[in-house]
Amino acid sequence: MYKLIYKEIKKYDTIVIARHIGVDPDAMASQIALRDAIKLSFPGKRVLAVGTGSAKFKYMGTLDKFENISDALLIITDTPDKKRVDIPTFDGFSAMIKIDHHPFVEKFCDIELIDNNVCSACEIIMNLLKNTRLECNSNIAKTLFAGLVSDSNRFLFDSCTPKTFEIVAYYLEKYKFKLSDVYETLYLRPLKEVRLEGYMATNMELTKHGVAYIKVTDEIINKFNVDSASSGNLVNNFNHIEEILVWVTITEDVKNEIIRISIRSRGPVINDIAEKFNGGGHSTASGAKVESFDVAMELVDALDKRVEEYLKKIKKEKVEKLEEE
Ligand SMILES: [Mn+2]
Repeated sequence: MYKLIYKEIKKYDTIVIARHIGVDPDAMASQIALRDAIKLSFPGKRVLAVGTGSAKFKYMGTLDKFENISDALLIITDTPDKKRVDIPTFDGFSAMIKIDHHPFVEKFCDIELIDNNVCSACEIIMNLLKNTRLECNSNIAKTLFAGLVSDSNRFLFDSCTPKTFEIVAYYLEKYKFKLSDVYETLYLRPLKEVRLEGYMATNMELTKHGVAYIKVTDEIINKFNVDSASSGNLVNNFNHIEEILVWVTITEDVKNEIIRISIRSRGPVINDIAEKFNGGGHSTASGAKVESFDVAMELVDALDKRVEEYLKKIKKEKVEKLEEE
């Protein structure tokens, strides 16, 4: 599969690399690193990394403007479904390749390299570069590592396998980037965001079975002088809280006239519920988009039911185990 992708890359003079809407570090890092690796390997090619950017991830590099595409190759990273690709049009592309680590949603590309047993899209790109003649350098390696660290929440998830550590060790050894350089940029944050996190922790509400949710209204966003993506980006910071199994940030995005939801779980599967609310994602990390806070609360209710079932199942399994002993 790696060789097949390399052959396609070699074939096209114009290559566009896109990823999902609501950019995150793994999505951005995978597209920028792949663009830079292709440019390094084939200086004559026109390679564009496109999509809506975020000032927060500027340290990874700059994105390109989408324009005048014909007979081009489109590579989409970190995105399982067509509707979540951050691109104005699919016209002008002669071939499409998907490189992703999300659970399968739909086939919409000619070549699809999907591995949902890896922690990040960047991990797949690392393997792609290592197993083909695509070139890499210290800067590209650093970007890929940043995406991997971010998506695995610093190697916290079970999706980090011995293979993850092997490929990271290989890149560290070969490209000798400094870890503190990565963390300094990845985890540096403004005080206003820390204050917002404090607000969220203080005002979080709990359902009967342990779903925590926090509504962040436009008024709050303005009060803390942050953007509407900030609260969702903080969702991982509420992991490992004893009383909470599933937690949700519900944020008003006035500009796009939508309520943006981020969901995380310490056990119960949540992505099928997110899918019912115009979203999706991983089994324990998903997002959704709804039209009102009322609909958001329907989602919270569905999650509460899911946690109730989950707790019942765990209890039953415990009893069965005791009876066996
Ligand atoms: Mn990802």
